[in-house]
Amino acid sequence: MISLGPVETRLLHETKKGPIVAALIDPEDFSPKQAAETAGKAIAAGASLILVGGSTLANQTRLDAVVKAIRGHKGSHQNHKSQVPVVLFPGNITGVSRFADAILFSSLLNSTNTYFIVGAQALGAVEVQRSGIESIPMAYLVFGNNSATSFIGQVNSLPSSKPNLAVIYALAAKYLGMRTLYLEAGSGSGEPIPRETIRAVRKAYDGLLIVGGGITTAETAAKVAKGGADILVIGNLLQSPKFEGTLKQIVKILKR
Ligand code: 1GP
Repeated sequence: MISLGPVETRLLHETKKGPIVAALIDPEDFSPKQAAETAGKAIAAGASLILVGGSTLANQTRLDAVVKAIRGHKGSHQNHKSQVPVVLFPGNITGVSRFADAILFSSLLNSTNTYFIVGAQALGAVEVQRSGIESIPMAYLVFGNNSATSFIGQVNSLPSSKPNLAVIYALAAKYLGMRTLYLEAGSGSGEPIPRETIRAVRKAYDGLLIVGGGITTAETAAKVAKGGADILVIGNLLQSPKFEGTLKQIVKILKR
């Protein structure tokens, strides 16, 4: 029998009430100190989850330092049930840290390279087991071909204007037993995943639906939420000075 871990249980519980915001920290873009401060501000603005990872992360020591700094920061402390979980969003085998609460154990289903579908997962699995952290199985689907993740992941990119193609992958994820699905437009994308595509996927897939890439305003967030996303990932915005105001607006619009 499958028993869900505390982070996944918490996310399912929270998203039942409505969509939530995940703040994504790429250790390539933030020092541990900056990461901790930024995560603290994001949590204060209403983020329900901190994701840590990136497609070009090569230094696991840096990842450990960033995760530890975030966890040590006020607002996201270990062993406190009410605190915001810190979850790994790995792009490769370097994305595992024993200091995190959980890992999105992902398969990039529309990669052309089996390394990103199952090879890196096999190589990283022992480290996940050793770390003892909770593993949340996730299908990762990348749209468009203008992002670091599509380039590094050698993706056969999904056209965002063809919802039926996203749907067949979503169904494959469902029948493979992946309890979480992430629709990725690419960090900094000028074209977030369209509402119609999210809606079509939502109809076919009843697991936790994560959507990210190019969400920088409350208006965009509202469209993504209307499509049926459970978790909206906000990355790039966190690098703007005074991002908290916009993040608060995003959180507010999702609560309506
Ligand atoms: C990237 O989907 C995430 O993996 C977040 O995208 O950086 O554009 O917010 P942004």
